[in-house]
Amino acid sequence: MSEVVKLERQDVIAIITVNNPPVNALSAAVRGGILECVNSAIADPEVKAIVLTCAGRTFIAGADITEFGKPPKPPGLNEVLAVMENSPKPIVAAIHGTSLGGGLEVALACHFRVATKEAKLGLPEVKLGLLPGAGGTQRLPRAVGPELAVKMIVGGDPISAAEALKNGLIEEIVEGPAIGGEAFARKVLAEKRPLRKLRDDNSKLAAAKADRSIFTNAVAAMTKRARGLEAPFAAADAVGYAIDLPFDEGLKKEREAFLKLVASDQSKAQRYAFFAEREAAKIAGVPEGTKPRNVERVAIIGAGTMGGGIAMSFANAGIPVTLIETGEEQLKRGMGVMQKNWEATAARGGIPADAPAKRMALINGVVGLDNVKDADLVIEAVFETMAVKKEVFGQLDKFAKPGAVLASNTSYLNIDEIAKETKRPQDVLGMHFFSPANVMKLCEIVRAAKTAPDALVTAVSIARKIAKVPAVVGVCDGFVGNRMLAQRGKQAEKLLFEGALPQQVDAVVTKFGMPMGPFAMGDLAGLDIGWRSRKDRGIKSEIADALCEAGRFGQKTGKGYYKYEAGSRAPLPDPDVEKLIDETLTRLGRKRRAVSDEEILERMMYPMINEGAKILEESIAARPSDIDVVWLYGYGWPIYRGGPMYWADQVGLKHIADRLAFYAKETNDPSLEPAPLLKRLVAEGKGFASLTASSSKAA
Ligand code: 3H9
Repeated sequence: MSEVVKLERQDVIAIITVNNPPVNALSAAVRGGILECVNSAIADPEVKAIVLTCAGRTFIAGADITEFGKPPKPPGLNEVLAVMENSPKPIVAAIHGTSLGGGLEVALACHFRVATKEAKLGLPEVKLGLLPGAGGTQRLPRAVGPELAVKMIVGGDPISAAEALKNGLIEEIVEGPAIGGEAFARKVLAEKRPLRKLRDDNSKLAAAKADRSIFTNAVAAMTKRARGLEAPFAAADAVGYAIDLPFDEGLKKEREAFLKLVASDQSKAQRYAFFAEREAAKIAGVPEGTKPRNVERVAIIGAGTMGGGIAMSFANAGIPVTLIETGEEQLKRGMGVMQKNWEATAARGGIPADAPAKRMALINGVVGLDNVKDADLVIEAVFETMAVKKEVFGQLDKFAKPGAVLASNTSYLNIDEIAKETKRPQDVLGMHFFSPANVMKLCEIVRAAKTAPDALVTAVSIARKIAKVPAVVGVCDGFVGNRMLAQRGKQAEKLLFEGALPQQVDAVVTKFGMPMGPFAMGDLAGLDIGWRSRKDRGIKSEIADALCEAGRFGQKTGKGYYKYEAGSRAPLPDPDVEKLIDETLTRLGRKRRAVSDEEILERMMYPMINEGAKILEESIAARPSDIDVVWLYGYGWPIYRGGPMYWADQVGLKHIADRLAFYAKETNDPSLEPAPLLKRLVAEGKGFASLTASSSKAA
């Protein structure tokens, strides 16, 4: 018998258990094991019903993603599922944990499904640039109707066991998977229930066959945010096949579409991103087996935009927070903003109606830093100047309990310097959240010179607990993300001096797949912030300064690099800005030239990659994939391009180095000279992926 799938018998019930940790992925051995066990249960005259269940923390969580892109190994999943569905003896899938992708497809080929209360069921293939490739697009619409099927398949988010029960995806909610599955199988036998083969059940397709708008409206809603992605559209088409074609034909077309997507550049990039995200949680240079410290109480200092957003993230994950301000007034304002935010989400149906009150109850707003005394983790989110941060950390050293992790949410300041204000630098690190902190998934965990390994592990583990994606970075100005962004900003500004317009630059960047270009982003953040800081440092930026002098601070004044209609955030090109740029250039004795979109793209992206190479050389990031994670989850880098370092490998490092050298000369900018690491990789004919073996996990 197979090592990863075993067959036992409880009198007339055969129990097949998959045991392939950590997530019972459907490797070739699991597929082969299930097939063998199902066949022998069918052949055993004593067996009257079969239960398929899993050991460990979850039911099958999908196909084994590491097998994609490699030569296929028999048996194929569709072959296994056909044998299961055609079994003359009832098969019950007994689900716990996450039944995802190929895992749910296995369950759909069973005649009955039961699940534990906390189980989640879904077809998330689209998030890997794929569609379900083993009948999911054909069987799920038959189980729950095309509308919910589109939501699950094109959106990719799982549903709860309760929703699954309501929509006919499972028959019952059970206490434990194996016991519950067995009891349900006995009920099927006692009641002589007919076998339900989803392939033959078209009843739930009838409504969408009669009124196609049921399907097309669901597709329109789910593909609204799918700009640039291929998989959601292919997945929607495949659900359409279930409505229009006989089962076997639909299955064949689904398979063709799946194979096409597996081989696509987009899916390769998305699979890379999946593993990059998980790799980032493994901290380089920390002794194996380092355990996180126990975190039960969290305190956040500052109830402003960042502090409030961070507090919301903890409360969203059900973790109580002490939110500390310097005065009642500020506290009241901060608490009010959080309440409004949650209420707006509830009004949109994003969270249950009673969630705002429940989440607010988890936040204990107080005045005075001495309130940190019980906290195991303190996150400081006060005003972004060194003097203020130092003052706060000096106080924390007095009030925080021994062993508490002390984190700063600074976006660029030197954590080593901040740590010096305490007598416990081993407990100090950075936790850099991105705005809006309750939405953005990235958290840069900044490791300072003296940060203890277990403090670092604590920060990474708590970040994952509140559904953030952590990436460990070292101390430098702007850490990984903002340091690279600064290079892009510098070039964006130079492009205006050479003849490009804000809307041209932004259009190239958004066409590439970023959510926003640098100038629209500047307008959103407020141009006055940079203006003030330039004035403090005695630096000039002629065009940006001229805009601010004209009172154009960005969205908040209705005018910046763009103009905005009242109440709208949509940037509209403004002839006055073009005039202002022309006047500035004339005053400086410069002439505008035509700048091509190709040049804009190269000058927006390649200097960032060059900076990424420097970041790797300086060990500010341990792996190129960590840099990619920063950009994917902190800046909206399009997932189908994998991240800047991954993308650079696809473009070719030689081309990038050549173009950088060209622009360095052409624009008289030595900062654009290719970084030594980039040059070395080019000379060796290698890519960034060669720096980490794990980057090639998703081949
Ligand atoms: C599919 O099914 C296609 C079919 O339609 C068609 C087939 C013909 N494969 O996330 P974690 C590893 S596509 C291989 O940290 P959690 C993961 O890399 C698939 N490995 O745990 C990590 O390894 P390591 C559709 C996998 O508790 C370890 O398991 N399914 C797979 O936070 C733990 O993972 C999906 O897309 C896999 N499928 O979350 C589900 N899954 O320790 C993908 C995980 O070495 N998986 N690993 O870093 C998930 O969403 C989460 O892993 C899950 C657990 C929610 C299950």
